[in-house]
Amino acid sequence: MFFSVPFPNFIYNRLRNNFMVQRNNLSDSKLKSSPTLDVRSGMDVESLKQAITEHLFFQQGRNIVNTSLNDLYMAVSYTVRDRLKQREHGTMNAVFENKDVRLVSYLSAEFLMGPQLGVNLIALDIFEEVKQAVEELGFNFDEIVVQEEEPGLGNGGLGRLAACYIDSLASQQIPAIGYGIRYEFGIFDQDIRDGWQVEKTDKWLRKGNPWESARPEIAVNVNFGGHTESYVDSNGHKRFRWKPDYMVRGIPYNTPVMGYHVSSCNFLRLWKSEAEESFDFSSFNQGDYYKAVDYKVKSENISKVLYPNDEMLEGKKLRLKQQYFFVSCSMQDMMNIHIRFEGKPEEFHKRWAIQLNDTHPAVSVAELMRILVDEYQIDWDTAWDSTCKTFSYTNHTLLPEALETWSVSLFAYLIPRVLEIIYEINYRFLNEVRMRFPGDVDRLSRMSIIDESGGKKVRMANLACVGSCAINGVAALHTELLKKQVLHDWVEMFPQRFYNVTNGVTPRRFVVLSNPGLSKLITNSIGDTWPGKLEELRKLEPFANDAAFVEQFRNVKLENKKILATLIKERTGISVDPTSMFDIHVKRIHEYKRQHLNVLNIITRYMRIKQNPTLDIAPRTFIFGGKAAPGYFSAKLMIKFITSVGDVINKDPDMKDRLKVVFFPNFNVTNAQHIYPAADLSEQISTAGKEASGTGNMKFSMNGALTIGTLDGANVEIREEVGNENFFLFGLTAAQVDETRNSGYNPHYIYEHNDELRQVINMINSGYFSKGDCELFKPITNNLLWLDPYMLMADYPLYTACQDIVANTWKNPSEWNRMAILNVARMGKFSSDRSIQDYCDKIWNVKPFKVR
Ligand code: NBG
Repeated sequence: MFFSVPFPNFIYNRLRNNFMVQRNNLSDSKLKSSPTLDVRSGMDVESLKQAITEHLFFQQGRNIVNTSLNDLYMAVSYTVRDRLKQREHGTMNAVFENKDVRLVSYLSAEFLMGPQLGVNLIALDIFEEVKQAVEELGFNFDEIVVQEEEPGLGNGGLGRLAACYIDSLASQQIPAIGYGIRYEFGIFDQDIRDGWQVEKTDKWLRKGNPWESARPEIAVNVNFGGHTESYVDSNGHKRFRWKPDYMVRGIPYNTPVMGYHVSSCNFLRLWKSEAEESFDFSSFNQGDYYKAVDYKVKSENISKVLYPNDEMLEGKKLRLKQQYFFVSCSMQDMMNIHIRFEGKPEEFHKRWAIQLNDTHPAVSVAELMRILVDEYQIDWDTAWDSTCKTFSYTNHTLLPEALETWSVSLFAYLIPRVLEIIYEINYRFLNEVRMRFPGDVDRLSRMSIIDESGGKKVRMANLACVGSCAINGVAALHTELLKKQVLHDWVEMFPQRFYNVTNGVTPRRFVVLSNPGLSKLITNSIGDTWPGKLEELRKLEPFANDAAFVEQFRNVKLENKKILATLIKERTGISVDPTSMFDIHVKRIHEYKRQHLNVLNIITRYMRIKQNPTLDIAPRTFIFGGKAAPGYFSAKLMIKFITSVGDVINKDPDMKDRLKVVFFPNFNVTNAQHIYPAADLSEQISTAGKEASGTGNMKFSMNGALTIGTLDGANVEIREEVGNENFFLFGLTAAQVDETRNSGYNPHYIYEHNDELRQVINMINSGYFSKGDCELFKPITNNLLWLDPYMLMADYPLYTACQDIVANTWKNPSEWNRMAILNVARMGKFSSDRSIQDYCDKIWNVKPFKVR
């Protein structure tokens, strides 16, 4: 009877399929699936369909006819998770059979994971099957995929790097656990209102998270506050005991991390804080209900929210609590695992190689000592030996405002026993320094973990350096500068501890998933193994001169640009021409990243057209995106600056659509996946010496954008790989930046002597872009004219000249495309698989563990 009713096609399909599912089920009154179907692990379309339908019913309480898109997304995700779980168990069981295995632990306060469904389908190699299953159930697959709320548990590059690294660890079959915090609210969502950024809380867990599983049975407790006391143990040794004020319970939540086209599946373990009920019985007993509730609220607050600062320390008590909370949970968990392997506590380093993702988890050095010395009664020297062999530390920034320090009084108040241990580590370490460099008092005060100048502070970078066997920067230039500047004393003390590991990104998410058109073209040309062995992209080089390939490459880019143009229209109301050059600058908004230098170039071009309306210039669309830290005034003003300049230019009839300026709101992983594949030009224009590496620069090039950039961070190595002739280089070098500054830099002088620059600044100051308000952007222009800490004025003439070269090159599409294809072909080095291999070989000394 269904079939005679004229339903719209998709409803008809849904009803018919639902009917068939019911009919199948009816044939067995216990709702058992047909024997040919493998509902929990089958990878064929029929099994997947049945699995989705069953999850929909049993997990979500829905059926195909009355389901919402989100319920169906959940059912599809549970279906995929079943398949991941089997592989996760297989991996863990195999690992546990091997008593000598060394595991990697990636400790990071941030994991900017991005949506999970797509990447998991790619890793399991069932993308097409699941798509077909969903479509046969009567739904549009793309509509299901966009239901996912991305876990934005990170700020920017550092958190995204952690996510790329756990993907590569699994893909390289390295047994590993990522440890972090399960923030209830991740990085805020950004709205743009009247050109200004408005922050909204990110309620990513609102509709549930199908990827995680809570493991309350292995929860651990973390001490806070109170005091310490000494006692003598049964062997007559003096020992210490921490009598905390209160305890917080850490509940682990596991998310599977599937390797690409292998059977290994690791997991990410994120900690949620809860009250440790048993601990506050006294308040309950005394009838102090409010105190008990207050304690509960305080405990849960620890994992409530991610601090939204990027490259900026904020010395907040809750932030230190977060750090110690997740570190203590993770260290206890690792020790428990080690003991389950029947390991001896003092051989902890044989089980675990722990990577500190910046200094946020550096307190773990002291926490491991506390566990070994206080809880397992290991003598100090043995414990210290094991600790130093366990940890390695990655530095991610040279910016002084990001180097973490915590007041000693806060430490004493929150984690008194840990502070005592830090003092002991420092005392012994400074004795070593004294022996190595007798009489060098300044060195002692610089290297001390405790900063004694002004209010006493704990220097987290020093703690990380003392307790680590390896220290690395994230790009060749950054490591070199690190060794020369910030960590120079440490190089002299421990030269053998220093390494470089240049960052990388996962091509699975940032090419295969984000750019299916390009991926298909590559696969058709060189086969399908490149996503797991990115050096194979080199085989594309000859295609740069193959007219048919070039044509297809151009078409793929155009299609990607059309998709982005639609999104831009939807999110900003601005119409852009997909055939214009897409010149894109997306990353956190920061003065050192110099989004305002880009704007100065835009205004220059605008002025040139105003002065000569018939100027022959190729149409360009300037696209910006990125979040500003909520308390960072200059960054928020920068957003208003971009949108205001855009408002004027986009409406100016003289432009005849030759220039458009767009601020794409809420730059996150999901949006990034649409943005990188649509870029023609990638803006990587930080002041040389300031960007440690950058990873967006890699994502753009892999997707066939050309870069305009300074010799900063990984740009240096990208240029080396793709060839100088395929990279638009401009600007002062890091050394020149220092020289210029030291020889008395005078930005105002440059303003006075450069006509175009002067006109641009005057135009801004005249209120032209701010509805006559001459004051609005003064904080920006005054800063540039009188201080210019990031040397925009010095680089302005070089940047605009280089942009002229870009414009000329664009006029020759075959040349442009040839260069773009060579960029793709030569990006193999920047797969995070290569970075992980570097860490394995140079730093962790671990080998792949092949799971069948
Ligand atoms: C950032 C750097 C980037 C780098 C990422 C990942 C911090 C502290 N640093 O240049 O600014 O790519 O780390 O290494 O977030």
